Amino acid sequence: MNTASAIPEQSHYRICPLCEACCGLEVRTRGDKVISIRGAEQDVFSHGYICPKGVSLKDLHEDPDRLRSPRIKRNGQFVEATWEEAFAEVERRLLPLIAEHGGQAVGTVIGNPAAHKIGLLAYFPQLVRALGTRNVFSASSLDQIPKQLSAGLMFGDWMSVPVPDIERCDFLLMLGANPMVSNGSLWTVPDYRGKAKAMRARGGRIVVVDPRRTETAAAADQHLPIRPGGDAFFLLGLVHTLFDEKLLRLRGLQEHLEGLDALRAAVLPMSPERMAPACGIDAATQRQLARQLAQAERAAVYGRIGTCTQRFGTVNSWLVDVLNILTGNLDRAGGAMFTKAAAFAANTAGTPGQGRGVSTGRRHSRVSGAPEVFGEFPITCLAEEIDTPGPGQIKALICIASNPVLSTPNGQRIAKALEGLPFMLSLDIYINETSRHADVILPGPSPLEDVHFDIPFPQFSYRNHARYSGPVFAKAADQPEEWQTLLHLCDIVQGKAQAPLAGPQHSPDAIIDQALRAGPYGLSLAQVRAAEGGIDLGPLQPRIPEVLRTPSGRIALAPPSLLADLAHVEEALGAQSEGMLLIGRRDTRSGNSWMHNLPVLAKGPERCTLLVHPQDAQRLGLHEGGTARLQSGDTVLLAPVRISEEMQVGVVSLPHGWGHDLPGSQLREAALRPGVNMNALLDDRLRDPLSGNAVLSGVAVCVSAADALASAL
Ligand SMILES: Nc1nc2c(c(=O)[nH]1)N[C@H]1C(S)=C(S)[C@@H](COP(=O)(O)OP(=O)(O)OC[C@H]3O[C@@H](n4cnc5c(=O)[nH]c(N)nc54)[C@H](O)[C@@H]3O)O[C@H]1N2
Ligand SMILES: Nc1nc2c(c(=O)[nH]1)N[C@H]1C(S)=C(S)[C@@H](COP(=O)(O)OP(=O)(O)OC[C@H]3O[C@@H](n4cnc5c(=O)[nH]c(N)nc54)[C@H](O)[C@@H]3O)O[C@H]1N2
Ligand code: SF4
Ligand SMILES: [Mo]
Repeated sequence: MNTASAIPEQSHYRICPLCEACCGLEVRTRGDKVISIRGAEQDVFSHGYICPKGVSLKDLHEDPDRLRSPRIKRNGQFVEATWEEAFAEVERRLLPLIAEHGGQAVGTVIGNPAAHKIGLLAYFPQLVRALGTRNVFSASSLDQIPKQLSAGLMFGDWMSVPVPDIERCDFLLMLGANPMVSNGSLWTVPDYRGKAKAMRARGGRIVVVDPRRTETAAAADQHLPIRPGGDAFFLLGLVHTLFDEKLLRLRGLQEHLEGLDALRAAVLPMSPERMAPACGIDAATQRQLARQLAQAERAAVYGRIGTCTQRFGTVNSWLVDVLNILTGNLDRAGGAMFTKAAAFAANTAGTPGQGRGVSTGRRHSRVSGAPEVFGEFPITCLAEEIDTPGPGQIKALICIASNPVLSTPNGQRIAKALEGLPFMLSLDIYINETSRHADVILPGPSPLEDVHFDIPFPQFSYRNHARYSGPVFAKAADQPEEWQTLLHLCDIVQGKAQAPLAGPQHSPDAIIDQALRAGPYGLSLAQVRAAEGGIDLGPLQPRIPEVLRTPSGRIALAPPSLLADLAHVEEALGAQSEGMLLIGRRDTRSGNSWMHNLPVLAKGPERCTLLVHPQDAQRLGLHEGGTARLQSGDTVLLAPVRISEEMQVGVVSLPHGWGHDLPGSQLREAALRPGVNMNALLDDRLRDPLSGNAVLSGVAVCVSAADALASAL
C-alpha cells in the first residue's frame, strides 16, 4: 500500500466565490491535494449545479503564480518578504505621507472579488474610517450602481433590488443580461439555463433585448436586437404604451405608490413611434410587447449590466421597475420580488415600511466635481485624482482585489498615474497589470482556506436561504486572514503598528452570528453551520409595504432627478454616431480580468476575438481569422476577427479583461495568450452623471482590416 492511498479521501462543502450564483460545491481532497470539485447535491439553493469556473478553484489553489507571501518592491524589483517586514514597510512609507497630506490623500479601491469575501467586504469600511478619506472607488461604478441608485430612490434602500421569481413566472422580459454565460447578476440564480428551460416547458415565454444574439437570446422565445445605448428609448416606448392604451393594472400596489401622474405626464411625449429610430426596435413591436407584458398572468422585467453601463443607466434601471409596477408584477408571486435575507439586509432593519431613503452628492470629487454615490466617487475619476496636482491630490493608494488598469476605461492613464504615485499598496493574490505598480503586495489566503458567507447575494436571490462554508484547508501559520490584514492596516494608520493581529472575537464568524441573530429569521451561525448545504427559507414572499424605507413610506414612481434626466433622453433622440459601435461580452471560462492564468479555463479556442456581422466584414474587408484594427483617439488595438450573424450590422463585440502583455506582470499562463484590452479604447469621461457609472457599451470606434494585403490575396 503506498502512502498516498493511506491518507483518506475527504469531502468538504464549499460555497463557490467566483461569481454571483454562489453555487455549493463538493471539494474532495486527500491530504493537502484537491482530487475533484463537483456541484454539491445537498446544497438547498444550487442543487448540484456547477460551471467550469467552479472546477478551476483547484487550479487557483495550486497556481504557482498565486502569491503565498508578501512582496516588497526594492529597486524596481519585487522581493519576497515576511509579513512583519511587509507591514513595517507599509508603516515606513505610508505614515509620513498621511502626516504630510492627511488621510484624505490616501485613495482606496475595492474590486469585484471583495463582493464574495466577507473578510474584505465587512472590514473595508473600517479602513476607510481609520484613514478618514473620501477617496473611495470601486468596481460598482463599472457595474451596478445605477440599479442601486434607482432602487434606492424608488424603494428607499440601495440593496432593495427586486429579482424575477423565475420558478413561478410566465413571461420574462430581459434586457442587457446574459445569465446563460454570466450565471446571473443582481439576481443570484444558479442554473439559469435549467430554470429557463423549466419555465418554457411550463408554457412560459422569455424575450431577450440585446444588441447581440447571445447564448441567452438564442435559447429564448424572442430576441430583439436593440441599438446599443437605446434602452431608455425602448423602455419609455413601453411605459408610454401602457398609459396610452390604458393597460395599467396596479393591483394592490396602488395605495403604496406616489408620482403616478407625474410619470404619466413625463412619458406622454415618448411614443413608440418617436422612440423607434433611436432604439432600433419598431413601434409595433414595442406596443405588442407592452400588451403582452400587461396581459401575462405573472411577468417580470429584468435589466442588467448592459442597461447600466450606458449614459442613461439610472433611467433604464428605474424604467425596468416602473414596468414591473405598472403591470402589477412587482412584489407578486411570479413577478419581480424582494428577497428577504437572513442577515445584513438594511431592508429588514429599522422601522418596517419607512426610512430615510437614499441621497447622493453629499460631497463631490475634487477634479471633475462628480457627486458621491453610495459613499463612492466614480472609478473613472481615479486617474485624474492621482495625476492632477493641487490640494487634496491622492498621494498613496490602497488597492484591494481590483485590477483597474484592465477593468476601467482608459486604464492606461491609471497605469501611468500609478507609476508616479509616491506609495501604493495592493491587497492581491497576483502580480498583475495593476499590482505590478505597488510598492507592497499583501496576498490573501487561497479561497479554499477561507470561510464563506455572502453579504450581498442572499439579498438578490431567487429564493430565501442561509448558507455558510468553512475552510477546506488550513492556511499557512503565518498567513493572516484578509480581515486581519485590513484591521492591522487600521492599526498602522492609527499609529498602533505594534498591536498584535486581531483575534477571533473580531472575526467574520462573530459578525455573522450577530447579524443572523438580529435578522428576520432569528437564526444563529451554529444552526446555519450545522446544516451543511444550507437552510432553505422558502420561495420569495410579498414584502410591500414592509420592505420600503422611503421617507414617505411609499414607492416613488417618479423621483425628480430621474424625471429631470428625461430632458436629456429627449435631446439624445436625434443624436447620430459615426463608426461602428463597440459592445463587450463575457465568456463562460472567464471572470473579468483575473482568471486567464488558470490552465483549465485558458484552454480551448482563442476568446479575445472581435465579433463582426458578415455584411460589415464584407464592407470593411475583414475575414474570418484575419486581424481587425480598432481605433479610438490615439489608441489602436489589433484583434482576431470572428464573423458571426449573432451580431447586428454596425455593432462589433470584444470581451473585456484581456491585455495580459504589460511588462512586469507575473501571469505566465495568461501571457501566452494575452488578448487586447478593450477598455483602452473607451473614454473615461463618459459617465451616467446621476450614478457616476462608466459607459462601457455602445461606444463608437473605427474598425478596419489590419491585414488588408492578406485579404486581397
Ligand atoms: N469594458 C468593460 N469593462 C468592464 C466590464 C465590462 O463589462 N466591460 N465589467 C465591469 C465589471 S461588472 C466589474 S465587476 C469590473 C471588475 O473589475 P475589478 O474590480 O478590477 O475586478 P477584476 O478584474 O475581477 O480583478 C480582480 C482583482 O482581484 C484579485 N483577486 C482575486 N481574488 C482575490 C482575493 O481573494 N483576494 C484579493 N485580495 N485579491 C484577489 C485579482 O488578482 C485581480 O487583481 O470590471 C468592469 N470592467
Ligand atoms: N463567465 C463569466 N461570468 C461572469 C463574469 C465574467 O467575466 N465571466 N463577470 C461577472 C460580473 S462582475 C458581472 S457584473 C456579471 C454580469 O452579468 P450580465 O449582466 O449577465 O453580463 P453580460 O454577460 O456582460 O451581459 C450583458 C449583456 O448586455 C448586452 N448589451 C451591451 N450593450 C447593451 C445595450 O446597450 N442594451 C442592451 N439591452 N444590452 C446591451 C451585451 O451584449 C451582453 O449580452 O457577470 C458575472 N459573471
Ligand atoms: S456558476 Fe459561478 S458560483 Fe457557480 S460554480 Fe460557476 S463560478 Fe462558481
Ligand atoms: Mo461586475
